[in-house]
Order: sequence, then structure tokens, then C-alpha cells
Amino acid sequence: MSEKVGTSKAAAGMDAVVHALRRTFAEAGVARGTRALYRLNQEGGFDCPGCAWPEAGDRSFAEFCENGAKAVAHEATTRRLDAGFFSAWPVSRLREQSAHWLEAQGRLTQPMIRRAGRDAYEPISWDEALGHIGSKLRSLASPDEAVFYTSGRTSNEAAFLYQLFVRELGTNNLPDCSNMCHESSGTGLGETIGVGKGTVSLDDFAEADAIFILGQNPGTNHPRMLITLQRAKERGCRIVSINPLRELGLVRFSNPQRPLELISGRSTELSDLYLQVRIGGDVALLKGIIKHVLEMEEARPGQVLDHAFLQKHTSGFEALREHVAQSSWEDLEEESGVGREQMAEAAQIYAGARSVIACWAMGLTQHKHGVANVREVTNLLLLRGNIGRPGAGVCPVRGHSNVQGDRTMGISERPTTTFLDNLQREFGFEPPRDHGLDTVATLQKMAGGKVRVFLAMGGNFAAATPDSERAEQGMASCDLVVHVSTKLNRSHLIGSVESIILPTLGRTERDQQAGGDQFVTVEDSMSMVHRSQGNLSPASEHLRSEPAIVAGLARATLGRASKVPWEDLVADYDRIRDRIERVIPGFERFNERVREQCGFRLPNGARDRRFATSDGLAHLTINPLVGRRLARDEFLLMTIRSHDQFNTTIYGLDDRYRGIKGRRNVIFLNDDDAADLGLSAEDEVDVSSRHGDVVRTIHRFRVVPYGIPRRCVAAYFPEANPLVAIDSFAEGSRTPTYKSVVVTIRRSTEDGGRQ
Ligand SMILES: Nc1nc2c(c(=O)[nH]1)N[C@H]1C(S)=C(S)[C@@H](COP(=O)(O)OP(=O)(O)OC[C@H]3O[C@@H](n4cnc5c(=O)[nH]c(N)nc54)[C@H](O)[C@@H]3O)O[C@H]1N2
Ligand SMILES: Nc1nc2c(c(=O)[nH]1)N[C@H]1C(S)=C(S)[C@@H](COP(=O)(O)OP(=O)(O)OC[C@H]3O[C@@H](n4cnc5c(=O)[nH]c(N)nc54)[C@H](O)[C@@H]3O)O[C@H]1N2
Ligand SMILES: [Mo]
Repeated sequence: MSEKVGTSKAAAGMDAVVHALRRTFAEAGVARGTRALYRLNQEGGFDCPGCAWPEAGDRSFAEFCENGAKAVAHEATTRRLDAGFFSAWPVSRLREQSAHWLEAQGRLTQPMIRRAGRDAYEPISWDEALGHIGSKLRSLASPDEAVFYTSGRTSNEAAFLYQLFVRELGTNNLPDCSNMCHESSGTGLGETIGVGKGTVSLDDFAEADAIFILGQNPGTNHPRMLITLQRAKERGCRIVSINPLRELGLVRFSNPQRPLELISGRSTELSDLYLQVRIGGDVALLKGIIKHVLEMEEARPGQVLDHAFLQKHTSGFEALREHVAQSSWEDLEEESGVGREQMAEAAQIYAGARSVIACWAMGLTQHKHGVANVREVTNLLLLRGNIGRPGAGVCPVRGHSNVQGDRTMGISERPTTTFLDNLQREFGFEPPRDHGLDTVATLQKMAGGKVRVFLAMGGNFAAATPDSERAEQGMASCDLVVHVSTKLNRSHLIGSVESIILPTLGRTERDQQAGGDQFVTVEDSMSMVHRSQGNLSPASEHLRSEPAIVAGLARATLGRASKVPWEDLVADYDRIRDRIERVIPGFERFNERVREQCGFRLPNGARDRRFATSDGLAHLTINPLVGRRLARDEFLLMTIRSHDQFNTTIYGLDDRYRGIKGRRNVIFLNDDDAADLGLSAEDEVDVSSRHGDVVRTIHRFRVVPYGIPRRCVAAYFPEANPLVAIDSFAEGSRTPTYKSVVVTIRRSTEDGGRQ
């Protein structure tokens, strides 16, 4: 395979600093931009909206990365969308614009309504907008005809109030972006170790002897993680990367926070071993590593496995040993695309390390067998007691900056009985007990025309979900669509449906309520809860905070009969936190502890080897091989992020580390596969997938011959979303299979392939 990783020799470095500052100053101006970056991730400042990687205790003066700076600049922009913009741009014309163009127009500044059947948004007052939504919600035959989506930037305070409103209204229809993201991690870990979150803290990275990184591209999506990895590496920790692509950020890193490194261009080699697994081949690969470890134990009985731990804390070891012994090397090699010698190298590193951490992201979760992937990682770690002691553990690296916190606050279509009981005790209403709709179920119900009102707390539902065409048709079948948003996106422009935009404050902005300046709290990937307080003047005087918008919606919908003192809670967010403390375990002395430096850590039983499973043991599990067979003309497609986007928000058209410039409709194809198809760089192809009886095609994607395993291809999210079928999702977690879509490829014809 050709070694092609773009023009940069190492991730980050001077290039990243230049890109970050250039982008920030261009969007926000020097004064506003500097003011924003100066407070980013600092004590008393605001939490980076870029990702959920934690901040170190010993923070540097610039505790941010290139992509965090882009996220901040994007929000702190000086561009504004006012009523004049919307009268000049009818919805039908906005629909013709790209995602990049839409978001680049700037911040939303006042509530807008597009009345049913009309082609343009017009201004509406807050009172009128909230009143209209309230009366629509009250008129439903059942609250279950409404759906309340959450993206993952929403603060703990806003999320808690939001689920409270929705449950007092009477439904658990609370799908969220987590359904599309780490749901497989939550499910897999919940089954095996009794807690659906990671078990490590940042301190553990300072003690690990080996770190396995699977299905994650931290150089782009969690750049501050590279600093943690560099420190570990410099202590002699070994790093194993498992990914179909050789991602530059996993290969070499130049630390932008070290001036000498910047000037000299020096960099650290990160991965000791890089296994270019086939897409979907992780269960086979991990099983191969486990098979080696078990053979090592047979050769040196009692010296490789942690027998005391296995005996005392786990079940399922004998069954796993038998199952692995029966798996043939041929099958494991064939499915993973990795040779058994390389698996042996990984096994040596694993067994030679006292403490091992495994990190992963979407490359493991967004497959039909996403839950099995996570369970197999847990198997590997459990064999040597690598859970529940310093320097070791599982680390699903979360995406959105507060996606984990939103779940802790009760944003879930399947709340636990204890949570609902606590809510009932605290607020005195009877919350609904039936499970609600997750993201896929929402899409399915919408497709049947059965969702009347769709309300989104952030996000871009129509673009982020599978099968864009069907998703948009589904949204168009609602009577009313409401978005609480900072920027304009595709989901605001659906069909001719009545649509309201409620513009909100972002993380970077000052939040003033009746009781004075407020801060909010968030939870990072490692269960640390801490403060976030913006310092910029709001993009417009008409913006409201998310907690204030929820309170307004609740009052307008539930009226005086509501058991919740909405206005009182929003006047001073300490009062919301007092309520959270009384409902959710782990938040004792919330207001006091969150004011301490760095905040506090939520309890995690598995970290202390208390496994909250049915029998109190951690479970080793049997995960069969996937056994997928591709027909001769089929390929397996993964949809991934470029270096210049945040999910559906497109900052620019380059993907610097992969050598792509100025375009996003590209398809990465193995060099030999390209040659077999008679295709070379610059050729254009149409890519198709089958959804039951329907074939969906994306047109005119440029071929990029690349170092990717054979029969594996990659394209960008969200351009390739039309190819993902709504009914194709992970077993157990119902996460869409964004990273394993069977496709066929053919050269585009002169008329663009649209016969
Ligand atoms: N700048 C920036 N930061 C972000 C985001 C962003 O869009 N931009 N998004 C945020 C969000 S919501 C999330 S969830 C995270 C996402 O962070 P990531 O999960 O790192 O993002 P993806 O681009 O989806 O890439 C997943 C990686 O998985 C690999 N992969 C795909 N299939 C397989 C497989 O079968 N096996 C293995 N081993 N690897 C595979 C791909 O090659 C790619 O390197 O990032 C968060 N941070
Ligand atoms: N093909 C494919 N599809 C995927 C994925 C994939 O890897 N491949 N990944 C999936 C994953 S992991 C995720 S998490 C989802 C993401 O799905 P979403 O979270 O729904 O999408 P985003 O693109 O993050 O949402 C962007 C919008 O959020 C709004 N916004 C930004 N900041 C704020 C804020 O502070 N408050 C409010 N109220 N609104 C704000 C802006 O209006 C912006 O347009 O996409 C999923 N879809
Ligand atoms: Mo995500």
C-alpha cells in the first residue's frame, strides 16, 4: 500500500498554530479572538466546545488545540444573521447552498418562524414563539407524538431542565446524538463491567505501560490527547494503533505548546506498532491477540494471566478460552487483514506491560457489531486485570463536549427506575415510565408520518442521521419543527413544514440572569465535572441561554399547573444544581465542589473493582466473528471526519493530514483496487448502496488512491450519509452502521450518472 499522508510530516506543530490563529482572527477579529482563546479551558474560563478530552491539572497558558480554536472562532465570529438576511434568502434558495456556506453566514440573532407553506423565515417575538410551541404541544393527542432531540453541547443545567420539562409533559422521547455515537460503548461496558463509562482518569495515562488506540483519529478529533500520549511515550510507554488508515496524528506529533519543538520542527514518533486492520475486522484482530496471550500462558503457566483477578472478579474465562482455541488463525487473519505475526507483536506488548489502557472512538462503535467490538476490547483487558487499578482501564473517548454529562443528567429514552423515582420524589409529578424513542426509532416513526412535533436542543438532525433523503422526508411530515441553535444548518430548511428557530447563547458568551452572571457545568470523558463560564458579549441582545429557553418552553406549555418553579431556578443556576444534587447520585455538595479547582470526579464502581452487573462480576464474553462476505463488485465504506469540520459543521474544504485540498466529495480507495477498476486519481465515480428495495447513489466523487486495506473505502461524513440505511444499526445499541456500508462503485457518466 502506498504511504500517503499528505504534506505534513507530523501532526500539529507550527502549521497548527498558524492555522488556529489565522482562523480565529479572521472570524472573530483580533480583540474578540484573543479574549476568547485566553479563557479557553482555563480555571474560571469556558470549556472548549471542540471535544470531551479532559484538561490537565497543570494547565499551560494555551490549553487548546488547532481544532478547538476553530470551534471557538466559529462561535465567536462577528458575522450575524438578521431579519434582513432571511428576507433576502428564501428557504428554497438557502437549500441550494452548501453546509459550509450556511454556517459561514454567522450567528443567528433573533427568533424566526417559517410559517407552513411559506418560503421565507420572518421574525417572531420570544413570547409569541414560545406561546405558539406551547399551544401546539398541548393540542397533541398524546405527548408521545412529540420528540425532543439533544446534541451533546448542552450544559448539565440545561440538560437537567430539558428532561424535566419533557417528562413533566409526559414522554420519554429523548433521543440524542449519543445514540449515533458511543451508545455501543455504553451498552458493551454496561454488560461487561457494570458501568457504561470509561474507568480511567488523566493520571492513569501517566502510569500506563502500554496504550492501545482503536478506531480513533485523535490528531484531528481530540488533538489535546496527543500531548498526553507524547508524555506517556517519553516515559517509555508503548503505543499500539489499530486503524485501517495510517492517521498522521497517530504516527508523529510536534507539540505546539513547546516553543523549542515548534522552532526546531522536532517531533515524537507515537506508535510503536501500527496495525492496519480491515474495516470491521477488530473482533478478529483482538481475538488473534487474545489467542497469542493464551498461548503464552500455556507456555509459561501462571505467569501471563492475572489468575487471582480472574478468579475473584470475573466470570466466563473458561468459555472464552475454549472459544478462542477453536478460532482458526486463517479465519482471524482473513477477517482482520492482519497477519498472525503482527498480532503476536501486539500480544507481546500487551503481556509485557504491567498496566494497559485501551482508548477508542467511532471506528469501533458505528458497526453492526459495535457492541461486540467493545466487549472484545474488555476481554483483552480483563485477562491481565487491566481494569480497576492505576495506569489501566477502558477509555471510550467521547465526542461532543458534554455528551457524557447530558446522559448523566437524564437525557435518555430509557431512564432507570431509580432516576424516575428520584425525580418524582423531588418534584412531585408522576414521570412517564414507558421507554421512549431513540434516534433510529424516531426516524422510523417519522417515516410513518407519526411524529407531529420535533424539537431539537442543538445539532443538525437531518444531516447527521442516516439516509439523508428519508430523514428529510420524515422531518417534513411533522406539523412543527423547532430548533434551539447558534448557527443556520440544513435541518432548518426542511420541506414546507412550519419551522421555528430559537437562537441561543454559546459557551463563549456571558450568561446573565436575574440573579447575576451565571456559569454552567460539564462532564468530560473521564467523569470530571467542572465549571464553564463564557466571557464574550453575546452575539445579539435577543439571545437567551438554553436553561432560560427551556424554562420559557415549559411555562408556555405546562402553564401554572407545573410543579416546577421554572423562573426561580433559572434566576440562579445554583438552584438548578441543588436540585440535581438531590436527584442524581454522585453530586453531593455540588455547588461547593464545582467551585474547587478542576471540579470533582463522579464515582465509578468499576474503577474500584465493584462491578455493578447482575452477579457483581466482570464478564468475559464470546463474540463471534462477523463473517461478512463481499460480492466481487462490493466494497466496505466507512464515513469519517476531515481535519476541517466539526460533525456537520464544515470549517473548510481541506483535509491537511490526508493530503486533500479544496474538496470534500472524494473517495479513498486502495491503490490496487483502483487499478483493478481502471481508475486513477482525478477520475470521478458514483457510489451506491442498497436499502432494502431502494438503491441510493452519491454522484461524482473523486478517486483518491490511498493506503487503505483492500476492498475498504472511505468518504466524508455527512456527504456520504445518503448511503447509510436507517434500518442498518448495531445489534444491542442501535447505533447506525456509519462505518460499514456495503457499496458498489462505477465511473460517473457524462451526464453525472443521473440516468
Ligand atoms: N475537530 C473535530 N473534533 C471532533 C469532531 C469533529 O467532527 N471535528 N467530532 C466529535 C465527535 S461527536 C466525535 S464522536 C469524535 C469522533 O472522533 P473519531 O472517532 O476519531 O472520528 P472519525 O473520523 O469518525 O474516525 C474514526 C477513526 O476510525 C477509523 N475506523 C473506521 N472504521 C474502523 C474499523 O472498523 N476499525 C478500526 N480499528 N478503525 C476504524 C477511521 O479510519 C478513523 O481514523 O470526535 C469529536 N471531536
Ligand atoms: N455518516 C456519519 N454520520 C454521523 C457520524 C459519522 O461518523 N458518520 N457521527 C455521528 C456522531 S458521532 C454524532 S455525535 C452526530 C452529531 O450530530 P449533531 O450533534 O446533531 O450535529 P452537529 O453537526 O454537531 O450539530 C451542529 C449544529 O449545532 C448547533 N450548535 C452548535 N453549538 C451549539 C450550542 O452551544 N447550543 C445549541 N443549542 N446549538 C449549538 C449549530 O446550530 C450547528 O449547526 O452525527 C452522527 N452522524
Ligand atoms: Mo459523536
